[in-house]
Amino acid sequence: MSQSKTASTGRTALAIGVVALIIGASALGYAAYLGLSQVPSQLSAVTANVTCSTSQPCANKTIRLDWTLDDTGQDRFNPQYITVLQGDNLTIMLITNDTTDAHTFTLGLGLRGFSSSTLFQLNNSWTGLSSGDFITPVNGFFAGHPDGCTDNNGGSASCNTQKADCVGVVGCTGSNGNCDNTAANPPPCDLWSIGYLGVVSVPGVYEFHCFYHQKGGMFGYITVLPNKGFSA
Ligand SMILES: [Cu+2]
Repeated sequence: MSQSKTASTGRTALAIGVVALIIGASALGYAAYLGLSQVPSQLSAVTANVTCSTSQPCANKTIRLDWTLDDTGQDRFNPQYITVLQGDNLTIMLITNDTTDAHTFTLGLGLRGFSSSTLFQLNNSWTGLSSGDFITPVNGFFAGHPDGCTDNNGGSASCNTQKADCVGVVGCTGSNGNCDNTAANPPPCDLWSIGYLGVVSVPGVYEFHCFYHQKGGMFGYITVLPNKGFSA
């Protein structure tokens, strides 16, 4: 018990360090940080030491990302910043209850040792939602269920997006019905999808974004902390 508590305290200290680094990077210029693919040297010097491997991961963690709006009404992920440990085994859950726009969770798989152009993607789109205005051409009313999802190796995967029921709400179309962003009062369109990301093996800071709203600022970062106890 004492050993795991020590590790936990160490991780908390590391997380605080990461926040400080992010704040520092913001001060230096955000653009410089966007291209960062390796952990800063200051962070590498405070490596965690938790024994685990790809076949015996440090921990199983489900990361839940909600769609939300910021104070100015822009689309955002909540949370935007995520910290995990090299050797953690991750599952991603994307929950979006936007009545008008589709959203994705799109992440380069460099954190699993693939090329950063190899993508993991969940897609919470649905009939009757819009792409929003940040991509061209704008799709104001999607037809059909989502596609374009990819798995934790970057391979094509069927999207498992589901729609919650909305019993008793005016305009509700149920769990199998369409969304309708053209309705005078668009009914709830609560969507969720889930994908297994697997063991993150390469420490670093990795951007994730929404395909439709990346240009509007709907992106965030996963920091994989270095763990010298991890073996592939
Ligand atoms: Cu989006």
